[in-house]
Amino acid sequence: MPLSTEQLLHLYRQMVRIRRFEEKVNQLFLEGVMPGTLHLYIGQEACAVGVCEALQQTDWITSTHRPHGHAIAKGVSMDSLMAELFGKTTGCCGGYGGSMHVGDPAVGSLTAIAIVGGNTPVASGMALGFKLQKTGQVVCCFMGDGAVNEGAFHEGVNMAAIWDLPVVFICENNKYGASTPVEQVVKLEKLADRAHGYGIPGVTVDGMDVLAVHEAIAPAVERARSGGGPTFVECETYRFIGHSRSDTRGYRSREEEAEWKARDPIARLAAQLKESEQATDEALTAIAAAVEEELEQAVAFARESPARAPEDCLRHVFTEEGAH
Ligand SMILES: Cc1ncc(C[n+]2csc(CCOP(=O)(O)OP(=O)(O)O)c2C)c(N)n1
Ligand SMILES: [Mg+2]
Repeated sequence: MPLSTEQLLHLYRQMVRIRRFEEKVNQLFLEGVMPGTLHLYIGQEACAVGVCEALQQTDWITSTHRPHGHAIAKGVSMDSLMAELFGKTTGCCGGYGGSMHVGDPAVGSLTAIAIVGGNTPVASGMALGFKLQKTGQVVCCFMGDGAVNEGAFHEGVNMAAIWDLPVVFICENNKYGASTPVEQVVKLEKLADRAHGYGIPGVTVDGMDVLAVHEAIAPAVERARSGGGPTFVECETYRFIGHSRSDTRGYRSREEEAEWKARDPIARLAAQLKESEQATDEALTAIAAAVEEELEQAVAFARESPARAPEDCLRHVFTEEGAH
């Protein structure tokens, strides 16, 4: 069924929220205001939003070292996310996690796992729990192209396949695992072909088109929910900026970057909305303005929140003396 205007505007708003969050965070980081390190999601917004819009609040996602977009799309509040990046007590992990471990169980966003491929068996384990308890919940497991060569990926996907677990594997193929081009480490043209080795369906979609992502994920989620087992969905996408802060992008050309930037998922949906007369420029500007307000509020909230005290550092940590 085609999405309503209201749903399309929601997809647009969600992508703008992620984009602006990331741009703001990058700025704060470069100003030296924000501690830690960052892997930004700019360019890949259609993947997180297209996937999470096909999920219910009670469904779950697992995420990676590039998790902000996934968390926002699943419903983690910008306030708690921003506070987490500032290491504040009001952060979604109480300031203990930082950028690479964000999440909030209250909205079905498992604390992100930064070990490449590490979330695949965890997602399958969660899906096994849901199946045994007959809860009807589904897990969507986000991963990068780098994950498909990890042993954990093999074990996690295979287990989900043989037991028909309610999980959808979403591989965001952004063409590089840090500086390594995917074609140097995978012989297949489509990563989705890996799925055949596990006896599950594999599909490749345009990850720069939020509607295409949503269209591919929705049936995969319903298939998983109704006991049909897992699907592997490859989203072809691109991160517009470096892998992390220190990346000077010497492994790819500016021309290649420009080609992908011309496929910006936000500009694309904006153009579609205007062409179909479902939104005016003014309406889209109003969405952007509301997002700006939310963002400013999140930064103020994070800045004003109390910092994690040094004496709390060992809390939740197991040492020789036991749990703290
Ligand atoms: C098991 C493991 N090996 C190495 C790393 C270091 N590392 C962090 S991100 C990354 C690249 C991951 O590439 P990909 O899965 O394609 O995700 P992307 O960064 O492109 O989103 C690597 C090698 C890690 N976190 N975990
Ligand atoms: Mg990658």
